[in-house]
Amino acid sequence: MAECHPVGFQWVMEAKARGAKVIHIDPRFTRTSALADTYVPIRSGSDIVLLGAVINRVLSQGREFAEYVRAYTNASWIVSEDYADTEDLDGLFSGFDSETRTYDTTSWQYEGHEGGGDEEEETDRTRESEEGQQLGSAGAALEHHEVRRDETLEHPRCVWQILKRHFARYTPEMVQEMCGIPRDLFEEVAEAWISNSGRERTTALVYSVGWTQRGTGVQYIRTGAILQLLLGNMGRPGGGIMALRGHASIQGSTDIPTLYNLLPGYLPMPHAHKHPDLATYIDTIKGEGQKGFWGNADAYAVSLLKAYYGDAATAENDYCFDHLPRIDGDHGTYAQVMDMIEGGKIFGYFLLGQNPAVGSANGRAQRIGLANLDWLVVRDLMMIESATFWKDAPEVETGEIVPEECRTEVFFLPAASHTEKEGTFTQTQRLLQWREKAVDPRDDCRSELWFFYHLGRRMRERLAGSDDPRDRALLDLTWDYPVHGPTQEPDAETVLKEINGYDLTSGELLPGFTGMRADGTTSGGCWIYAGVFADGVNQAARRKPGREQGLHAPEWGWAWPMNRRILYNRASADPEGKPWSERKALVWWDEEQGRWVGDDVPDFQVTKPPSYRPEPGSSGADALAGDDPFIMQADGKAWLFAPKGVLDGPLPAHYEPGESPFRNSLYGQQQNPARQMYTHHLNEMHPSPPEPGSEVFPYVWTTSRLTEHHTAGAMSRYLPYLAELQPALFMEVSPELAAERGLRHMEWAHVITARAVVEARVMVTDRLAPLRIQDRVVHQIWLPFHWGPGGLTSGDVVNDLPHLTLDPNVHIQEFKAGTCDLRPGRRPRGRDMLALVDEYRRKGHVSMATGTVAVTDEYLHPAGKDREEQAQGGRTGIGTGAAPEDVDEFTSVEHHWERGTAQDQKTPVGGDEGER
Ligand SMILES: Nc1nc2c(c(=O)[nH]1)N[C@H]1C(S)=C(S)[C@@H](COP(=O)(O)OP(=O)(O)OC[C@H]3O[C@@H](n4cnc5c(=O)[nH]c(N)nc54)[C@H](O)[C@@H]3O)O[C@H]1N2
Ligand SMILES: Nc1nc2c(c(=O)[nH]1)N[C@H]1C(S)=C(S)[C@@H](COP(=O)(O)OP(=O)(O)OC[C@H]3O[C@@H](n4cnc5c(=O)[nH]c(N)nc54)[C@H](O)[C@@H]3O)O[C@H]1N2
Ligand SMILES: [Mo]
Repeated sequence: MAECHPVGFQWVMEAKARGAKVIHIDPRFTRTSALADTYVPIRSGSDIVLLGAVINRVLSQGREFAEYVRAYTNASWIVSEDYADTEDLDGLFSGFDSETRTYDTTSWQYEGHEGGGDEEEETDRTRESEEGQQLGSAGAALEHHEVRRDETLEHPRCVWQILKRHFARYTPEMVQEMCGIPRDLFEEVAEAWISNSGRERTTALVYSVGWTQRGTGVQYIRTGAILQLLLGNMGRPGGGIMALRGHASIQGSTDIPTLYNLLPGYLPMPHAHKHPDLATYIDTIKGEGQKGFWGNADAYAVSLLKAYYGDAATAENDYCFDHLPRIDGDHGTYAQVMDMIEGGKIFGYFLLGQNPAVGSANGRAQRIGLANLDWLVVRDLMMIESATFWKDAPEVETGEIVPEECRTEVFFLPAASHTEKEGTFTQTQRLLQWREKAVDPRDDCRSELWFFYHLGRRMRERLAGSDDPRDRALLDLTWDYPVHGPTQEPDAETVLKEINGYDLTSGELLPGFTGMRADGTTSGGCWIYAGVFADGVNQAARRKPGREQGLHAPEWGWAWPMNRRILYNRASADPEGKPWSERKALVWWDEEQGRWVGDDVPDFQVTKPPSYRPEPGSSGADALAGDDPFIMQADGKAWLFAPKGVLDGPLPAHYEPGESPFRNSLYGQQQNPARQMYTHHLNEMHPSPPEPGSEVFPYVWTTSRLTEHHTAGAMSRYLPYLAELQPALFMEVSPELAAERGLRHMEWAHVITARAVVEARVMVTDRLAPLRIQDRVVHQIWLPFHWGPGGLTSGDVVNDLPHLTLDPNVHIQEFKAGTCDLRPGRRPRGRDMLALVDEYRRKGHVSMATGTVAVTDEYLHPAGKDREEQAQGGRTGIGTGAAPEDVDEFTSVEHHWERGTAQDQKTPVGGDEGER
């Protein structure tokens, strides 16, 4: 946090000065560790074991915040008798199908709800539900909210008992064995966390991409959420889970998403086959008979359509629902890259504010994908590697991309930076802050708003008068923003007002989302942002200093929804509506006034008393009882056990990363069976035990950031000050590893994977301590990923090392742990580099099937499926073009050396399987 979120870290330091204890858990000793009370080194990729052991301690010692857990979580709910846990199935949950590599979630449902599971036979490629990202701020839909419960928590199939059994094997001994954390350090962490929670105290959990960027990332956060719920740390001041975000306004870009499967406000993107019309679409979100504020999804969706299509959207035409794009599977960024490599699907591409040639996993696949396009539009502050790959990519040196022949036509458009345009940033805590333009953009630099407005305007002008029905989607758009100045910049506040939404009968701005209607009389571009322009005031632009207002500074900026600073804050009071403690009071029920009052905007229907019980048969917000604080959940409760919404298990389980030198000690199952993979010769993976050959890649690599550089580097490598502060790509290794491999401080070494070789200067440091795992020492190698060919300081692209193995819920890549070998000296270049990669592939018996085993048991069983058969299961097939019989061939890729192949449009670069 000190390195990547230094501005926020000042508050941690303030808390520390007032007596708070700061614990930093990280494989590498950083500036955060230096300022923490306790530093806990951990093997990258093992946090679920650590957290699981803290959970086990809470459960087995009865240390939970019992009243909170009973009242506000699903602890007492009874799960289907068809459910089988990882305890019963050696690391799998019931319902796994190794043909499709997916779970049928029927058996995870509550008793009596079995029909609500997702039985569809979907592969990880065709997966249609995308539940993981939909309803992002909430739970997935349930069939109905009447569930059998056992208030005594003794029923063997109640969530509480399942939880106890599930976590019983997560012990301090296991933490020592798998995380490399000694027992006394574990005790210290667990005790600090548990004893600082309860009625009088709360603990905050802060995580960032050290947790998320892996094939089981969502389950890491689930584990943290379970612990925070058991300890009563949600919806209360000083508690919560803080996801430290990345780019400025990355929160904003999920709220008003740049993600393919979401519409604004976490409404799902309609599906081509499942959502033939608006009514069906809304029904799948609302779920008949379920509780909570998704019950008003029709108002949110219709208001969005009214904001998009204005007068053209009418009840008769389903409010132009058919104009919206549809999805029919995984169209995530990595799927797209594989499609580009394969050719024939994606011909043109817009790249705005992203540098995948450096920043995305498997850099070689990224660049070869870009080199297969017909055209590419890049809008950026700098001439980034994703625009110059055709002349300076490492593949030029290897002959895989030939500049004279690369077919991609690149259009580079200079972008205005954040200081050169106005608008809002939304940060981690959902706070929108308006910023003014400081200077005009220079020359041809333009804002995104300018670009899209004028692009849309010109396209609409071209299409004007068209009677082709497919053009209606463009022609029906509301596209009438006032522009100003010599460059005709659209007015950003007008856009914010459109997002806020209007009462279309009066023309007034909406005061909040509860004002939205499903009958076409209101509009609003993002329901959770409704109220940001309440009373005609740009609420996000408020800047009343904190010292002039209360603790939560409600008049600084504006937080969604409704300026609430703490979500689910009804949980800060007990079931009767009284604060759990005076010290931790936030909102409470005022009997005299007949309303919820306090220091924050209540996240609850303000006049609904704690004693309220819904009429039988009610649904939506009306069905919420007075003690249902989790108002976006389909049952009003927080989910310790998640019957829906998570694709790889209702509870978290530890699996080894896609590549690991270790066998999973927790279960027979080695890896997340539902992890998403792309089988392609550019994306071959290393063997992990029990597959043979892992000793060829004995070390663990991990990547992260430097304070002095920013992400893919365009914003820092070109700045003389920052380039001077961190002048070269380097790798950190321990003195022990340096001795083992003959490396010298400040000299060169290179890291080798089955994908690529990357060289860097060596930094020998104690910050990366060797850890004892399963009674042997593991060395971790740390690299920052900020370098590429361009800039004042240039270096190899570290992201050429990672493979594409993704979390099935959110399609995020494994950046934080993989295996490798390490050699002293500079790397070979050009063709010799590829020869070295091939040599390692042969030594490690790497084929396209390696590392793709779904069910370890089936692989180990003499009569079970072998690796190649398993590799076929749910195979993405993307980009392989390979017949199944090719898959078991050990791979020594015949790369293209001859000029001339690259420009042959039928033979995409790097995709010529016929030669293999
Ligand atoms: N100066 C600067 N600031 C930035 C950025 C930048 O590039 N430069 N990038 C921004 C962006 S886009 C983002 S997303 C954020 C990211 O913010 P952070 O997540 O803080 O960034 P990282 O440095 O990638 O990773 C954080 C830490 O996770 C540790 N880690 C790796 N594996 C594990 C593990 O298995 N368990 C645990 N407990 N820790 C592990 C790493 O050693 C590292 O110290 O930072 C933002 N802020
Ligand atoms: N190995 C490894 N790889 C990682 C990570 C890791 O931890 N390890 N972290 C990952 C994470 S969390 C992230 S977020 C990604 C980031 O990866 P990218 O998003 O690909 O990298 P950036 O360099 O942040 O790219 C942002 C670009 O936007 C440009 N830009 C800035 N402002 C504007 C603007 O207003 N308009 C336009 N059009 N352009 C603008 C910048 O110049 C920059 O080139 O990297 C990921 N890659
Ligand atoms: Mo990020």
